[in-house]
Amino acid sequence: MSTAYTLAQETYAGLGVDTEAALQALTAIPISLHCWQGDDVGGFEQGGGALTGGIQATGNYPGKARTITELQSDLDKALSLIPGKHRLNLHALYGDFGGEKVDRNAITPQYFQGWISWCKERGLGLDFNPSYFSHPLSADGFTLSSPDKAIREFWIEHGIRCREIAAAAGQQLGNTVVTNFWIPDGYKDLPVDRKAPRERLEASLDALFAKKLDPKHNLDAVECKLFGLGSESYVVGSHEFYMGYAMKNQKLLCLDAGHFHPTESLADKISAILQFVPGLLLHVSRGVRWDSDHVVLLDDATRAIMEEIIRGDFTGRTHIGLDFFDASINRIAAWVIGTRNALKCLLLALLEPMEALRAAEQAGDHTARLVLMEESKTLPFAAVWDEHCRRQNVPVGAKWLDEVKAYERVVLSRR
Ligand code: RNT
Ligand code: ZN
Repeated sequence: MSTAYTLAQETYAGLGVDTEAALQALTAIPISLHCWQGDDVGGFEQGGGALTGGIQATGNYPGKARTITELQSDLDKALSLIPGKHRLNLHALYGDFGGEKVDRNAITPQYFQGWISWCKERGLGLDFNPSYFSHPLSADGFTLSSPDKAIREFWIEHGIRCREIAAAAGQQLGNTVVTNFWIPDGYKDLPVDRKAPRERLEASLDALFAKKLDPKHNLDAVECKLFGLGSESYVVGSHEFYMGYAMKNQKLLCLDAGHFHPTESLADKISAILQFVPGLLLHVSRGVRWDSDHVVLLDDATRAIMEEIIRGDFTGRTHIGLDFFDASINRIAAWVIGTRNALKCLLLALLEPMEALRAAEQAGDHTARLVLMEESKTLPFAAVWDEHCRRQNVPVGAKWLDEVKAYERVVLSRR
């Protein structure tokens, strides 16, 4: 144990905070790493086209993963620099199709067996996402809410198959998979009819969720959005739509930090929504001026989210995933920065002097509450985080960058 840690431990203990308990709690919280940061949401479909659906990875940093083997090797590198045991969040277009053209309505667990085994070997959990974009049948901007019945049926079948793949993975891994449904459906300009697409979306969701799956293997989540590129005026799957749907059908609601008005606090929604839905999936992200999916920082917004999860004792019902795709910097570094920051925010929340804060609030002493909150910001957090990294055998401080640079020289630069 470092002297810095021992001193920090004493300082925190003086405020009634047990740093050992905080580290133990942190170790038990997995973060789901999104595969799509590794290749700019490209995927491995035969003849896969450009990224569509109003999402965009800007930049062209060299060395992006072009094959499953490359992506797995990059993920292994990233995971080796992040303390703790985590999860992989996989999109359906990342299947192992072996050069075959397998359309989205024809995917089966066999195409994902390689990924499932990869997770199993590493003791990682898996999460899954149907892919409702970058496809000819999403080209007119509508999928599950399309006015065209054939298009809706195609996408319903995709959803059904994704849930089956997820359930198979959950069973094999002995670890529940969260399957998240996000669709890009919406209009660039003002619609006349806001109602019919939402009615069709509800019917499509009901059809694809009709089969009951064992919740030990699979949990479904639905992800809302305020607007996208090309769907500025109307998004079918808005916040109100999916909040209503999740409550009515007891699904998980997915809240993405980039999917609300920039001044809205995602953190404040957590305790309200969890009163009425069984669980939440978070897409921890950072929007800059728009839903730009910048790399997650140790910033106030992310801290507030993690504080809510810890303060509300919601870790059992909140699944934490990341959702950003930055192609302007080293992609592995992007994973490591974002995941380490999400974990740092969690640890900061676990190190709050909760008892003293609650006591002050209950006594109506709002002065003491504010003083404590502000003074805790400068407690010796870094020493506790460094100790965590040391114990988990990952580099302390910015040293991990040396490993990413070495990997860039030896592996990425040769791609
Ligand atoms: C899009 C949603 C969605 C995607 C991924 C790739 O706005 O945030 O979660 O980013 O499914
Ligand atoms: Zn998202």
